[in-house]
Amino acid sequence: MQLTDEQLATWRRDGSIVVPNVFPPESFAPALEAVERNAYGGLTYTEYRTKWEENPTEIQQLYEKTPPMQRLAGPMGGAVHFPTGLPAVDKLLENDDYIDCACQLLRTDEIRLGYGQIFFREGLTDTRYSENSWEGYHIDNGTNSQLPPHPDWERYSYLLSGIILHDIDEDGAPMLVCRGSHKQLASLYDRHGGSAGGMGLSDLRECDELAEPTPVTAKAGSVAFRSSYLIHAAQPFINKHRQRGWMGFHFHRADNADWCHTTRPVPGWTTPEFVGFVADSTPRARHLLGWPNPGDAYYTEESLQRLTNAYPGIDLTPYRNAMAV
Ligand SMILES: O=C(O)CCC(=O)C(=O)O
Repeated sequence: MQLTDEQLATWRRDGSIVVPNVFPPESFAPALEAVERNAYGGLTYTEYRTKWEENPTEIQQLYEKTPPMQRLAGPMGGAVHFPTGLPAVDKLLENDDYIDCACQLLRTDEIRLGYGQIFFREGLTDTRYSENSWEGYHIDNGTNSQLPPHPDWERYSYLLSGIILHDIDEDGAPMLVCRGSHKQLASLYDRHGGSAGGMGLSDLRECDELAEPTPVTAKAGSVAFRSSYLIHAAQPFINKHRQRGWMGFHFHRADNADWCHTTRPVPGWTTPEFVGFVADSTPRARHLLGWPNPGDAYYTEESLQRLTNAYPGIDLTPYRNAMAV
Protein backbone atom coordinates (compact mmCIF):
# COMPACT_ATOMS: atom_id res chain seq x y z
CA MET A 1 0.00 0.00 0.00
CA GLN A 2 1.36 3.38 -1.01
CA LEU A 3 0.50 6.33 1.23
CA THR A 4 -0.39 9.48 -0.70
CA ASP A 5 1.67 12.66 -0.56
CA GLU A 6 -1.21 14.21 1.35
CA GLN A 7 -1.20 11.44 3.95
CA LEU A 8 2.55 11.76 4.39
CA ALA A 9 2.23 15.54 4.73
CA THR A 10 -0.50 15.07 7.38
CA TRP A 11 1.76 12.68 9.24
CA ARG A 12 4.67 15.10 9.25
CA ARG A 13 2.46 18.01 10.30
CA ASP A 14 0.34 16.24 12.95
CA GLY A 15 2.48 13.32 14.15
CA SER A 16 -0.78 11.37 13.97
CA ILE A 17 -2.76 9.85 11.13
CA VAL A 18 -5.59 7.38 10.61
CA VAL A 19 -5.09 5.29 7.46
CA PRO A 20 -8.41 3.76 6.34
CA ASN A 21 -9.05 0.31 4.86
CA VAL A 22 -5.77 -1.33 5.78
CA PHE A 23 -7.39 -4.50 7.18
CA PRO A 24 -10.33 -6.34 5.56
CA PRO A 25 -13.32 -7.52 7.64
CA GLU A 26 -12.24 -11.15 7.32
CA SER A 27 -9.16 -10.22 9.30
CA PHE A 28 -10.42 -7.66 11.88
CA ALA A 29 -13.76 -9.37 12.67
CA PRO A 30 -12.22 -12.60 14.05
CA ALA A 31 -9.61 -10.50 15.88
CA LEU A 32 -12.41 -8.48 17.50
CA GLU A 33 -14.19 -11.61 18.62
CA ALA A 34 -10.94 -12.98 20.07
CA VAL A 35 -10.15 -9.78 22.02
CA GLU A 36 -13.74 -9.59 23.29
CA ARG A 37 -13.67 -13.15 24.62
CA ASN A 38 -10.24 -12.44 26.09
CA ALA A 39 -11.58 -9.28 27.75
CA TYR A 40 -14.84 -10.69 29.07
CA GLY A 41 -13.95 -14.10 30.55
CA GLY A 42 -14.94 -15.99 27.40
CA LEU A 43 -18.03 -13.93 26.49
CA THR A 44 -18.67 -11.68 23.49
CA TYR A 45 -19.56 -8.05 24.17
CA THR A 46 -23.28 -8.70 23.65
CA GLU A 47 -23.19 -11.64 26.07
CA TYR A 48 -21.15 -9.63 28.59
CA ARG A 49 -23.58 -6.71 28.51
CA THR A 50 -26.59 -9.00 28.93
CA LYS A 51 -24.95 -10.65 31.93
CA TRP A 52 -23.46 -7.64 33.71
CA GLU A 53 -25.35 -4.47 32.78
CA GLU A 54 -27.82 -4.89 35.63
CA ASN A 55 -25.08 -5.83 38.11
CA PRO A 56 -22.67 -2.89 38.11
CA THR A 57 -21.38 -3.54 41.63
CA GLU A 58 -20.54 -7.17 40.93
CA ILE A 59 -18.78 -6.44 37.66
CA GLN A 60 -16.83 -3.65 39.34
CA GLN A 61 -15.70 -6.13 42.02
CA LEU A 62 -14.61 -8.62 39.36
CA TYR A 63 -12.75 -5.85 37.53
CA GLU A 64 -10.90 -4.91 40.71
CA LYS A 65 -9.69 -8.50 41.08
CA THR A 66 -8.05 -8.34 37.64
CA PRO A 67 -4.34 -7.39 38.00
CA PRO A 68 -3.69 -3.84 36.67
CA MET A 69 -1.57 -4.96 33.71
CA GLN A 70 -4.25 -7.45 32.61
CA ARG A 71 -6.85 -4.68 32.71
CA LEU A 72 -5.13 -3.20 29.66
CA ALA A 73 -6.83 -6.03 27.78
CA GLY A 74 -10.27 -5.51 29.35
CA PRO A 75 -12.20 -5.96 32.60
CA MET A 76 -11.27 -9.65 32.87
CA GLY A 77 -8.27 -9.37 30.57
CA GLY A 78 -6.34 -12.55 29.85
CA ALA A 79 -3.57 -12.23 27.27
CA VAL A 80 -2.19 -8.68 26.90
CA HIS A 81 1.22 -8.61 25.25
CA PHE A 82 2.26 -9.84 21.81
CA PRO A 83 2.45 -12.71 21.02
CA THR A 84 -0.89 -13.08 22.72
CA GLY A 85 -1.42 -16.69 21.68
CA LEU A 86 -4.69 -15.61 20.00
CA PRO A 87 -3.96 -16.46 16.35
CA ALA A 88 -6.48 -14.02 14.81
CA VAL A 89 -4.88 -11.20 16.81
CA ASP A 90 -1.21 -12.07 16.36
CA LYS A 91 -1.65 -12.65 12.63
CA LEU A 92 -2.65 -9.01 12.16
CA LEU A 93 1.09 -8.30 12.22
CA GLU A 94 1.56 -10.15 8.92
CA ASN A 95 -0.54 -7.78 6.80
CA ASP A 96 1.69 -6.39 4.02
CA ASP A 97 -0.29 -3.15 3.61
CA TYR A 98 0.12 -2.47 7.31
CA ILE A 99 3.87 -3.11 7.28
CA ASP A 100 4.16 -0.96 4.12
CA CYS A 101 2.50 1.96 5.94
CA ALA A 102 4.80 1.62 8.95
CA CYS A 103 7.87 1.55 6.69
CA GLN A 104 6.81 4.70 4.87
CA LEU A 105 6.09 6.58 8.09
CA LEU A 106 9.47 5.56 9.50
CA ARG A 107 11.12 6.29 6.13
CA THR A 108 12.93 2.99 5.84
CA ASP A 109 12.20 -0.62 4.91
CA GLU A 110 14.35 -1.75 7.82
CA ILE A 111 11.94 -1.55 10.74
CA ARG A 112 11.56 -3.67 13.86
CA LEU A 113 8.74 -4.49 16.23
CA GLY A 114 9.33 -2.94 19.66
CA TYR A 115 6.22 -4.16 21.41
CA GLY A 116 2.63 -5.28 20.83
CA GLN A 117 -0.37 -5.05 23.11
CA ILE A 118 -4.12 -5.49 23.15
CA PHE A 119 -5.64 -2.24 24.39
CA PHE A 120 -9.22 -2.60 25.49
CA ARG A 121 -11.54 -0.33 27.45
CA GLU A 122 -15.19 -0.80 28.26
CA GLY A 123 -17.71 1.71 29.57
CA LEU A 124 -19.24 -0.18 32.52
CA THR A 125 -15.93 -0.62 34.31
CA ASP A 126 -13.52 1.89 32.75
CA THR A 127 -11.52 4.22 34.99
CA ARG A 128 -8.54 4.69 32.69
CA TYR A 129 -8.81 8.50 32.39
CA SER A 130 -7.99 11.56 34.49
CA GLU A 131 -10.50 13.39 36.65
CA ASN A 132 -9.95 16.80 35.05
CA SER A 133 -9.79 17.55 31.35
CA TRP A 134 -6.40 19.27 31.63
CA GLU A 135 -4.71 16.29 33.33
CA GLY A 136 -3.18 13.10 32.03
CA TYR A 137 -1.39 14.45 28.95
CA HIS A 138 1.85 12.64 28.20
CA ILE A 139 4.07 11.09 25.56
CA ASP A 140 4.55 7.32 25.30
CA ASN A 141 8.20 7.38 24.26
CA GLY A 142 9.34 6.00 27.65
CA THR A 143 7.50 2.70 27.11
CA ASN A 144 10.24 1.50 24.77
CA SER A 145 13.02 4.08 24.87
CA GLN A 146 15.60 5.09 27.46
CA LEU A 147 16.41 8.28 25.56
CA PRO A 148 14.54 11.56 26.06
CA PRO A 149 13.01 13.07 22.91
CA HIS A 150 15.36 14.50 20.31
CA PRO A 151 14.57 17.51 18.08
CA ASP A 152 14.83 15.25 15.00
CA TRP A 153 11.60 13.34 15.64
CA GLU A 154 11.59 11.60 12.27
CA ARG A 155 14.93 10.01 13.01
CA TYR A 156 14.65 9.23 16.71
CA SER A 157 11.01 8.78 17.73
CA TYR A 158 9.22 5.51 17.18
CA LEU A 159 5.80 4.63 15.87
CA LEU A 160 2.76 3.48 17.82
CA SER A 161 -0.13 2.00 15.93
CA GLY A 162 -3.60 0.83 16.84
CA ILE A 163 -5.34 -1.59 14.49
CA ILE A 164 -8.96 -0.50 14.85
CA LEU A 165 -11.22 -3.54 15.29
CA HIS A 166 -14.61 -1.72 15.38
CA ASP A 167 -15.77 1.82 14.68
CA ILE A 168 -14.66 4.32 17.33
CA ASP A 169 -17.00 7.31 17.45
CA GLU A 170 -16.98 10.50 19.53
CA ASP A 171 -18.93 8.89 22.37
CA GLY A 172 -16.65 5.83 22.55
CA ALA A 173 -13.69 7.45 24.36
CA PRO A 174 -11.46 8.14 21.36
CA MET A 175 -7.92 9.12 22.33
CA LEU A 176 -7.32 12.87 22.55
CA VAL A 177 -4.21 14.09 20.75
CA CYS A 178 -2.51 17.48 20.48
CA ARG A 179 -1.73 17.51 16.78
CA GLY A 180 1.74 18.81 15.99
CA SER A 181 2.94 18.41 19.58
CA HIS A 182 5.58 15.86 18.50
CA LYS A 183 7.52 18.85 17.15
CA GLN A 184 6.87 21.13 20.14
CA LEU A 185 8.70 19.35 22.91
CA ALA A 186 11.63 21.79 22.97
CA SER A 187 9.61 24.43 24.79
CA LEU A 188 7.83 21.91 27.05
CA TYR A 189 10.45 19.40 28.17
CA ASP A 190 12.42 21.77 30.39
CA ARG A 191 9.26 23.03 32.08
CA HIS A 192 7.69 19.66 32.67
CA GLY A 193 10.70 17.38 32.78
CA GLY A 194 10.57 13.67 32.27
CA SER A 195 12.21 10.45 33.19
CA ALA A 196 14.17 8.25 30.77
CA GLY A 197 12.31 8.53 27.46
CA GLY A 198 9.00 9.75 28.91
CA MET A 199 7.33 13.05 29.79
CA GLY A 200 4.02 14.00 31.40
CA LEU A 201 2.39 17.44 31.56
CA SER A 202 1.06 18.42 34.96
CA ASP A 203 -1.47 20.88 33.53
CA LEU A 204 -2.42 21.28 29.89
CA ARG A 205 -3.65 24.82 30.60
CA GLU A 206 -0.04 25.91 31.10
CA CYS A 207 0.88 24.88 27.58
CA ASP A 208 -0.52 27.63 25.37
CA GLU A 209 1.65 26.63 22.46
CA LEU A 210 -0.20 23.32 22.03
CA ALA A 211 -3.18 22.86 19.72
CA GLU A 212 -6.55 22.02 21.31
CA PRO A 213 -6.77 18.24 21.79
CA THR A 214 -8.83 16.48 19.13
CA PRO A 215 -10.34 12.96 19.21
CA VAL A 216 -8.96 10.13 17.09
CA THR A 217 -12.17 8.63 15.75
CA ALA A 218 -11.73 5.79 13.27
CA LYS A 219 -13.50 3.09 11.30
CA ALA A 220 -12.98 -0.64 11.72
CA GLY A 221 -10.12 -1.85 9.56
CA SER A 222 -8.21 1.42 9.72
CA VAL A 223 -4.96 1.99 11.57
CA ALA A 224 -4.27 4.94 13.86
CA PHE A 225 -0.55 5.74 13.81
CA ARG A 226 1.13 8.22 16.13
CA SER A 227 4.66 9.33 16.90
CA SER A 228 6.05 8.30 20.29
CA TYR A 229 6.64 12.04 20.85
CA LEU A 230 2.97 13.00 20.40
CA ILE A 231 1.19 14.44 23.45
CA HIS A 232 -2.10 12.70 24.13
CA ALA A 233 -4.50 11.64 26.89
CA ALA A 234 -7.43 9.36 27.59
CA GLN A 235 -10.98 10.61 28.05
CA PRO A 236 -14.01 8.93 29.68
CA PHE A 237 -16.75 7.19 27.70
CA ILE A 238 -19.62 9.59 26.98
CA ASN A 239 -21.69 6.51 26.25
CA LYS A 240 -21.04 3.87 28.91
CA HIS A 241 -22.53 1.24 26.61
CA ARG A 242 -19.51 1.32 24.36
CA GLN A 243 -16.31 -0.66 24.28
CA ARG A 244 -13.06 0.42 22.65
CA GLY A 245 -10.64 -2.20 21.46
CA TRP A 246 -7.60 -2.19 19.27
CA MET A 247 -4.46 -4.22 18.75
CA GLY A 248 -1.40 -2.04 19.14
CA PHE A 249 2.04 -2.62 17.65
CA HIS A 250 5.01 -0.31 18.13
CA PHE A 251 7.67 -0.12 15.43
CA HIS A 252 11.05 1.55 15.34
CA ARG A 253 13.73 2.04 12.72
CA ALA A 254 16.24 -0.83 12.82
CA ASP A 255 18.98 1.75 13.30
CA ASN A 256 17.29 2.79 16.59
CA ALA A 257 17.27 -0.77 17.94
CA ASP A 258 20.16 -0.11 20.32
CA TRP A 259 17.95 1.90 22.65
CA CYS A 260 14.44 0.78 21.76
CA HIS A 261 13.66 -2.01 24.22
CA THR A 262 10.25 -2.31 25.73
CA THR A 263 9.74 -2.01 29.47
CA ARG A 264 6.77 -4.36 29.27
CA PRO A 265 6.89 -8.01 30.43
CA VAL A 266 6.52 -9.68 27.04
CA PRO A 267 6.31 -13.47 26.48
CA GLY A 268 9.86 -14.80 26.15
CA TRP A 269 11.37 -16.59 23.16
CA THR A 270 10.74 -20.05 24.51
CA THR A 271 7.06 -19.57 25.39
CA PRO A 272 4.45 -21.51 23.42
CA GLU A 273 3.00 -18.15 22.28
CA PHE A 274 6.28 -17.00 20.74
CA VAL A 275 7.33 -20.36 19.30
CA GLY A 276 3.83 -20.91 17.89
CA PHE A 277 3.64 -17.48 16.28
CA VAL A 278 7.09 -17.68 14.70
CA ALA A 279 6.56 -21.22 13.40
CA ASP A 280 3.36 -20.22 11.62
CA SER A 281 4.36 -16.73 10.43
CA THR A 282 5.86 -15.17 7.31
CA PRO A 283 9.47 -14.17 6.52
CA ARG A 284 8.43 -10.51 6.49
CA ALA A 285 6.82 -10.67 9.94
CA ARG A 286 9.80 -12.63 11.27
CA HIS A 287 12.06 -9.88 9.91
CA LEU A 288 10.13 -7.42 12.10
CA LEU A 289 11.24 -9.60 15.04
CA GLY A 290 14.85 -9.38 13.89
CA TRP A 291 15.23 -12.51 11.78
CA PRO A 292 17.52 -12.08 8.75
CA ASN A 293 15.66 -12.12 5.43
CA PRO A 294 15.77 -15.12 3.07
CA GLY A 295 19.08 -14.99 1.19
CA ASP A 296 21.08 -14.07 4.29
CA ALA A 297 24.23 -16.11 4.95
CA TYR A 298 22.73 -17.27 8.26
CA TYR A 299 20.59 -19.76 6.38
CA THR A 300 22.57 -22.93 5.66
CA GLU A 301 21.52 -26.59 5.62
CA GLU A 302 22.68 -26.88 9.20
CA SER A 303 20.97 -23.76 10.53
CA LEU A 304 17.75 -24.67 8.74
CA GLN A 305 17.81 -28.05 10.47
CA ARG A 306 18.21 -26.32 13.82
CA LEU A 307 15.36 -23.94 13.03
CA THR A 308 13.17 -26.95 12.29
CA ASN A 309 13.97 -28.33 15.71
CA ALA A 310 13.49 -25.01 17.48
CA TYR A 311 10.22 -24.07 15.75
CA PRO A 312 8.27 -27.28 15.09
CA GLY A 313 6.11 -27.06 11.99
CA ILE A 314 7.92 -24.06 10.47
CA ASP A 315 7.91 -23.89 6.65
CA LEU A 316 11.44 -22.95 5.67
CA THR A 317 10.88 -23.10 1.90
CA PRO A 318 11.42 -19.35 1.31
CA TYR A 319 14.75 -19.51 3.15
CA ARG A 320 15.82 -22.71 1.39
CA ASN A 321 14.86 -21.37 -2.05
CA ALA A 322 16.91 -18.23 -1.49
CA MET A 323 20.00 -20.10 -0.34
CA ALA A 324 23.09 -19.58 -2.48
CA VAL A 325 23.95 -22.74 -4.41
O1 LIG B 1 -7.00 5.35 26.21
C1 LIG B 1 -6.60 6.35 25.64
O2 LIG B 1 -7.27 6.96 24.83
C2 LIG B 1 -5.23 6.89 25.93
C3 LIG B 1 -4.26 5.83 26.29
C4 LIG B 1 -2.94 6.37 26.61
O3 LIG B 1 -2.79 7.42 27.12
C5 LIG B 1 -1.77 5.61 26.28
O4 LIG B 1 -1.86 4.58 25.61
O5 LIG B 1 -0.66 6.04 26.65
